[in-house]
Amino acid sequence: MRIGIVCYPTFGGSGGVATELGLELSKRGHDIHFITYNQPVRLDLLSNNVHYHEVNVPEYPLFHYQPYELALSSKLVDMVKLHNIEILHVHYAIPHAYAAYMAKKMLQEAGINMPIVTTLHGTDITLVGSHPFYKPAVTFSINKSDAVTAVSQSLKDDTLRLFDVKNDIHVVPNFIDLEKYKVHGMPDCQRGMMAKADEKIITHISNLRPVKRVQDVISVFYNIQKEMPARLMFIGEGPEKESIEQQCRDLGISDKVVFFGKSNEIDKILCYSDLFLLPSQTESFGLAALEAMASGVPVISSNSGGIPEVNIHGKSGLLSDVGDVADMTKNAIYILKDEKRLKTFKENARKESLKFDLHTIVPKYEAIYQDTLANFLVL
Ligand code: GMT
Repeated sequence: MRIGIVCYPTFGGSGGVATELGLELSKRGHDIHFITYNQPVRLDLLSNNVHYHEVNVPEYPLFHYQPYELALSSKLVDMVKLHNIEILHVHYAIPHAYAAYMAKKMLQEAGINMPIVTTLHGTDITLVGSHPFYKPAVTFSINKSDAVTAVSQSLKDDTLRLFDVKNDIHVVPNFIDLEKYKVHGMPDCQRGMMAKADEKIITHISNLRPVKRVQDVISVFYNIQKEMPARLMFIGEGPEKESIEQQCRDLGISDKVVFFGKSNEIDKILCYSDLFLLPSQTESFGLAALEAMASGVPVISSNSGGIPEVNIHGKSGLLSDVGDVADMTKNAIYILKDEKRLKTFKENARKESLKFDLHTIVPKYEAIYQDTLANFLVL
C-alpha cells in the first residue's frame, strides 16, 4: 500500500509511535510518506520506500496565527496526487484529522477518493480536544474519519464519554521494537559511568509538562534517597524544568539528580535503571512506562487513564492514586529494598512488555487499512 502518515515530528509520544509505525510498515513492503513540518526525530534513515514531505507555512504579517491546517491540507492534496497515496493515517486528532478531511474533500473534487484513518493518542481527547474551543471540530473530524483507533481501552472509553462519536473505535495499543531495548548486563550498558555500585538508579522520561506531575517524581525520589543511596536520571525538556531544578536545590539533592535534556538514546539510559517513575495526572497509555518495562525496569506509576493496561500492578510495577506520594514512596522502597524482589519485578516488567511487540501490533494497523480501503464509501 502507499500510505501517507501525518504526525507531530517530536520526541516520543504520538510522533514516536507514528514514526516507528511508518518504518516498520516500510520494512513490510509498504511505501510510506511522512507529511509534517519537520523531519520526524526518530526518522534518521530515509530509504527507497520511506519519504518525508515538509509542510511549509510562510509567514505573513497579517496573520497573528499562521494557518498550519490550511498548509497541511494543501500539501496532503499535492502529495496524494503526486505519489498516488492510497490511504492517509493521521496521528493526534488536532489538527491533523481536520486537515485530512479538508484534503479528502478537495481530492474528491478532483475525482480522487482518499480514506482517512485517525489515531487518537491522549490529550487530543482528554485535555485539549474536549475543551469547548475545539470540541465541535474534534467531534466532526472523528466522525468524518473512515476508521478511528485509540491507543488504549481507557482512551476509547474517554472518547465515547466526552464526544458524541458515531464511529466504531478500534483499540490498537502502542507497541515497541523489543530488539532496541537492552536489559541489564548488555555490553554497551555503562552503569558505572552514572552511579556507584551501591546506588539505585531511578529514572523519569517525559516532556515535563504539568500533566506529568514531575514535582511528585522529585518528592518520591527525595524520600527514596533518605532510605538508600540513589540517583535520579531525568530525561526530557519542558515547561516544568525550572520549577523542579529549584525543587532539587531547595531539598538539597541537586548533586543526586542528572538532567539529560532531550535524548534519542533513552534505551542506553534505561538499560541501567532500577526503577521508573510515572506519576502522571492522566496518561492515555504511558509509552515511556512501556519503554522502561522493555528494558527490564519496574514502574511506579499513578493508576490513571490507560496506565493500568500497561503497568500491571504487582507484576511489572506498582500503582497508586494520582498525587499519593507517600504510597508511591512506600511502593518504590518495597521493590528496591529487597534484591530478590527487585530482580523478580525486573524480569516481570520485561515479560509484560512482550505483549506490545511491534510484530504483533503493526499487523493490526495493516488489517485496518485493508478493511478501510475495501469498505470505503465516498460520502
Ligand atoms: O498528549 C500528550 O501528552 C502527547 C502525546 C504525544 O503526542 O506525545 O502523548 C499521548 O500519546 C502517547 C502515545 O500514544 C501516550 O503514550 C501518552 O500516554 C499520551 N499522553 C497523555 O495521555 C497525557
